[in-house]
Amino acid sequence: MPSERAMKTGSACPPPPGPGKLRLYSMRFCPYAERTRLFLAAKGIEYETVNIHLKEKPEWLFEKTPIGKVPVLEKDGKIVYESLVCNEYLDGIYPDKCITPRDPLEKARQSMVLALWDAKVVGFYYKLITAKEDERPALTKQFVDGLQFIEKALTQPFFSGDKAGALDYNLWPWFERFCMLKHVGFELSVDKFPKLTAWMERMMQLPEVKACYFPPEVHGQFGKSWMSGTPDFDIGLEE
Ligand SMILES: N[C@@H](CCC(=O)N[C@@H](CS)C(=O)NCC(=O)O)C(=O)O
Repeated sequence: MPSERAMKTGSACPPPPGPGKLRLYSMRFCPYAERTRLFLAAKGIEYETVNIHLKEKPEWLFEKTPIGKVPVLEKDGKIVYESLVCNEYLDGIYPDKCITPRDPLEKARQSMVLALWDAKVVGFYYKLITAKEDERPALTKQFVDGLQFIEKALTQPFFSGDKAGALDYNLWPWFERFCMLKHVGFELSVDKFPKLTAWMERMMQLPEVKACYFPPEVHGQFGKSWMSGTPDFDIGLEE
């Protein structure tokens, strides 16, 4: 079992996974990689993880992906990167417990909600984390307005229907991290977001979510280390 500690510049890439074995290149606190970890956990797929130090990337990362970002999947010499692409690929190569909607209209609906998420929410989330005090009110308004689109899109117990599905897993990682916005005065309130807060409670009960989850203290610790310019990718791991 390879170490979970993040691999840095100058390190040697672990030998390729054996035939039929799956490897995920990841970073423990990356929300995009968590999308893929959630899919893997929900489908019950065995895999190994190679974590990457994203401030001192190993040279070989760029042989896997010219973009140099995680998540990346590797299996039988084939490489796939980009979280949403990775997740659909997983459903393609492990068709049991298919999570991606088969119905074209439902698939389009889920992709449109993700497009709204990208256009109206996620950018403001990252801006808010580092916003100066005088920038916070305007950014918070834009962020809350964007989140109202997502609240409206939740018309069922889960975004994907009666059970959690692709859209739930692809959105969840940021909701897990909303605790990082407490210092700017944002909390997802039941008054403003009754459906999203109830959905969060339902999500927190799922074994796949529990398996991928880090508590607010750990996200906070990672966030602090990230802001200081020397992120600690190995919080809680043994030397
Ligand atoms: N669009 C990509 C985004 C992935 C991404 O931004 N990953 C971050 C970590 S959370 C990363 O690898 N950053 C390294 C960098 O920007 O150099 C996806 O969906 O997989």
